Amino acid sequence: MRFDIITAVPELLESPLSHSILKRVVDKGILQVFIHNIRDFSSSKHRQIDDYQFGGGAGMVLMIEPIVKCIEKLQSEREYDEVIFLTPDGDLYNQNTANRLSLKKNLIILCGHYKGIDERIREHYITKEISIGDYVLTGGEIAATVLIDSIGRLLPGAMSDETSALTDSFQDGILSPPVYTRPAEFNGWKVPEILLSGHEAKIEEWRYQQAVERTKERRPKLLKDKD
Ligand code: 6GU
Repeated sequence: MRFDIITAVPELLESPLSHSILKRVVDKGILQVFIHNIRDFSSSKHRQIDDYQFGGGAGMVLMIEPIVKCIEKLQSEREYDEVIFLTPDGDLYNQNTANRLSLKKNLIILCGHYKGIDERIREHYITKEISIGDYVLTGGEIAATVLIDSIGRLLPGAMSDETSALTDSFQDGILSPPVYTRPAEFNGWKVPEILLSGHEAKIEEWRYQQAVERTKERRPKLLKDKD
């Protein structure tokens, strides 16, 4: 799978890709991430990429030309499944969207910044708009790392234990049960007896009950959305 990220602040995207599971996915070639600096596509001598908004008002707007040049260059090189714009007024991101996007081959991700981007880019190039939650970030870069991480870990070969992505919180529409590791007792605090019993079927049942209980308590709406 290939991501092409278009951004005004490429530095913000570098570190998250250089560690842990994501690094392994990139090193193995399962995931390719190319970062494009909008400034490299500016035709002005000061490499300007933003300007005042027509009609007045506070905040700069990303200009149409550099972004269009970048998108069109990429689209001339290969077919893209989606051109995604990251913006607080997009569709709310969830596990379901991550699962669906993980089946795609090539994605362009455009990070918004400042007050936004020239609306004509959205009208003519963007095929999907995504928000990662109801709060405002300074730009789409952190949201882009959220997409890359949540999608990258789903790709075949990303996890050492192939089943582990399937037992995530949200993957069945419910939260994960609690987990424990050694020691079986610490400061007098004991691990639930059932987990030490070796009785696989009972352990599975216990985990499922715990997961449902936790979901009822913390996120009841997830259970309602399931049926
Ligand atoms: Cl995708 N971008 C920005 N700037 N803010 C956000 C967001 C995206 N998702 C939630 N807040």
